[in-house]
Amino acid sequence: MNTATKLGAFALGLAAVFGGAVGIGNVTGPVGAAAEAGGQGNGQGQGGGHSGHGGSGSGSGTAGGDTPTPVPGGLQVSQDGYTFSPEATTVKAGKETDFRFTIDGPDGKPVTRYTLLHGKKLHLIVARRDLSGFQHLHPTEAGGGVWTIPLTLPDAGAYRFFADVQPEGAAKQLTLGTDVSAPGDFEPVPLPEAAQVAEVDGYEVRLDGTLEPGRSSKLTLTVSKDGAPVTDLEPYLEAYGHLVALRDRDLAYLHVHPDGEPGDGKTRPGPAITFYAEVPSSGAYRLYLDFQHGGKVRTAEFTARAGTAGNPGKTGGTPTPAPSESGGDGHDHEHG
Ligand SMILES: [Cu+2]
Repeated sequence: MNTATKLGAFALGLAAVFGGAVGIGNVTGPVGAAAEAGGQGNGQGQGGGHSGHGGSGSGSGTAGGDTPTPVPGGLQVSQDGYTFSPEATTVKAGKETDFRFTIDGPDGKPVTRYTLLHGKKLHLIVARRDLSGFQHLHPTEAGGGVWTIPLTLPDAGAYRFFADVQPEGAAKQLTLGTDVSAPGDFEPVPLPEAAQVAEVDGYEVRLDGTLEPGRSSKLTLTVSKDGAPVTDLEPYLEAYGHLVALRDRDLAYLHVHPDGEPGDGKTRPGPAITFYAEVPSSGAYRLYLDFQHGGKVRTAEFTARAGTAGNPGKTGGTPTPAPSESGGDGHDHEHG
């Protein structure tokens, strides 16, 4: 499968999940249009498909009046006949565990054939429900549709596990979510204040752009180290960066792809990585940027707020993140 097709498949999932105007690179037209119609099952786009990067908001989930707003990804353990089935939903905190699971298909059997998304059949995202403890993992296949990954949940608490997949035969990419508990006392971590700068492992990442509910929002993340721009980011999963956004409080899931890809002749390996994201509502989101440099993948984390009206966030009404030196508490993680 060529890269464009893979991107297309990914865009398809995004569009289906968030209802449209998520412009991704050059992926527009028939793929995007079909994707937008995925939820309706009529195979054709409504409202003209993707608007590219202009952020015009066309293709929004509310277009057409009686079009139901799509349910964001990650909120369902079972969708379109596919179910995220962990062998155990309890994991001992602080101890490495062999976490095993299947994605069960409409026939009740574990899925064994998948369409690749960014070069992987399955992406496993883990976050504690207070949005701390983010991990992006790539389980391996143990045969018979069983996935396995050595996993450590460092602290007790309630976790959400997301499986990002496109089973072969499924109409679109799915993000299935399941709860997993690590028993014990835990202290909820308050959501850090919105911040434009995050620091991780000696790197500083700056976030520019504003999330606007229901619209394609351009986000630029700029990576520097020791005050100097990083211009030799390394491709990771066919991109210079991967961004996951989780909505505060219900952990609705948005996985966004950057504008452009390594080797396309125009996308530079830093310092800036551009994304287009559409968030489904006002409120607070936690953004997790994975990037690779010096052979190691790191995650920079940000809190960002979308919109103002009805903002459920505790500080409310701050459409533009305020600069802060304290908001970044990114961490390292290993990739399988
Ligand atoms: Cu992944």
